[in-house]
Amino acid sequence: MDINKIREQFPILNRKIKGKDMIYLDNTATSQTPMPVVDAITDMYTQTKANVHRGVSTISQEATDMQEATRRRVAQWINASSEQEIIFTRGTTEAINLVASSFGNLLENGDEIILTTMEHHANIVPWQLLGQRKRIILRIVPINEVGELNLNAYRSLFNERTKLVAVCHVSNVLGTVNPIKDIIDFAHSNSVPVLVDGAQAIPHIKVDVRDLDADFYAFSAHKMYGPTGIGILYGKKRWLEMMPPYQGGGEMIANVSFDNTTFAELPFKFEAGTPDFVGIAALNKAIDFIEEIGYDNIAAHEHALLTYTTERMLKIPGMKIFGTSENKSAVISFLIGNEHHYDIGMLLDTLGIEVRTGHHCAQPLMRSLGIEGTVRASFAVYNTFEEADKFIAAVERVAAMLK
Ligand code: 7TS
Repeated sequence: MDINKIREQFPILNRKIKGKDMIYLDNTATSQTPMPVVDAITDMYTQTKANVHRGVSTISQEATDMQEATRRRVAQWINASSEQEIIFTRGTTEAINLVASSFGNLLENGDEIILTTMEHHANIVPWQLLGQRKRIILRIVPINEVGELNLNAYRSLFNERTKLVAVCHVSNVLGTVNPIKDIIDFAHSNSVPVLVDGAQAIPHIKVDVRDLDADFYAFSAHKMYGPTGIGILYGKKRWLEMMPPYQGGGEMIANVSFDNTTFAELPFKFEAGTPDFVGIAALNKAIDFIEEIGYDNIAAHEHALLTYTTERMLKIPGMKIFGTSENKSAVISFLIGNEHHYDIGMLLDTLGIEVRTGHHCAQPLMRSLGIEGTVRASFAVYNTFEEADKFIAAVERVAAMLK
């Protein structure tokens, strides 16, 4: 794997922050976008912009073909049984809201949903909103001291009212890679379906939805080198067919009259209005980017960066890293002594290091850790050991400054 060749595809990596070389370590929030994806967006805006699924014009048919080529590609890539199981949304957040709203319609007062302590707000609040419409009880799986789910507790939460498990594949704060297949197997042995929030898994781990036997799998394009504003909801056809539409409008209907409206076939039943067809077309190039490098190479490189950086950081006095599971993706959440995460992040920024600080949209997790926030550095395939060295030196400097 030639990192320099990879980096050449990302002009943004050459920019400066406050006069210093930028070191971008906020890949968990969003990854950067390689030129083939940017070029695909420009090409479509300059050559093929026409609304999709709108009749016989050549340009509309071309645009439609480009959008639908990505749908087929995604289906193949995650090994869905059919492209009808791939729904385009605005992001992971909208994908989960879709399930909460639509699958939620099938639930009854008193039904229970199992979540975990390490969920992003995107996989908490939609279920709470559903709980305002119906009396839904949320059961929460706790974590242990290294930031892994307590699977005994998980198994003990099931009862005859359990109707869904909604769990992240990888934690955006702790980096923990959850044993998602075991989690799904156990839920299925209780006839309970599982929604997997795959936002932090898909950039790093090969996902095979049929091997996992996930009922729903949600992710965002912008975290996997793709464009912003696009998410994917994979859903098993048998659930999607049972579920009512999420939003109403154009494209999702078969026939409309003021007396009676019938709905389109899957996946269009869940895609009201004009989608971001430009971004969807360009998403194909992000999958090319990942496949050309290969998940094995991505994972090996990121894991080496994680191990290298973690070992050195732990030598810094007062360093505390949150999330130390053996099976961990390249996310390092940390604090130094009693310093505020915000101060550490501000000082790192003056050195060109772009990290995220705060609660990372996981306030219940922060509460369980007894903290308000962390500083979080997260790696992507284009990050280098030289950048890791500069980051570590910067953290050492900031630690010394704050002493
Ligand atoms: N689920 C997880 C596990 C996430 O990490 C995120 C975003 C989302 C859902 C929501 O994704 P969206 O694309 O719909 O916004 N996580 C982060 C983060 O860690 N920092 O900024 C966004």
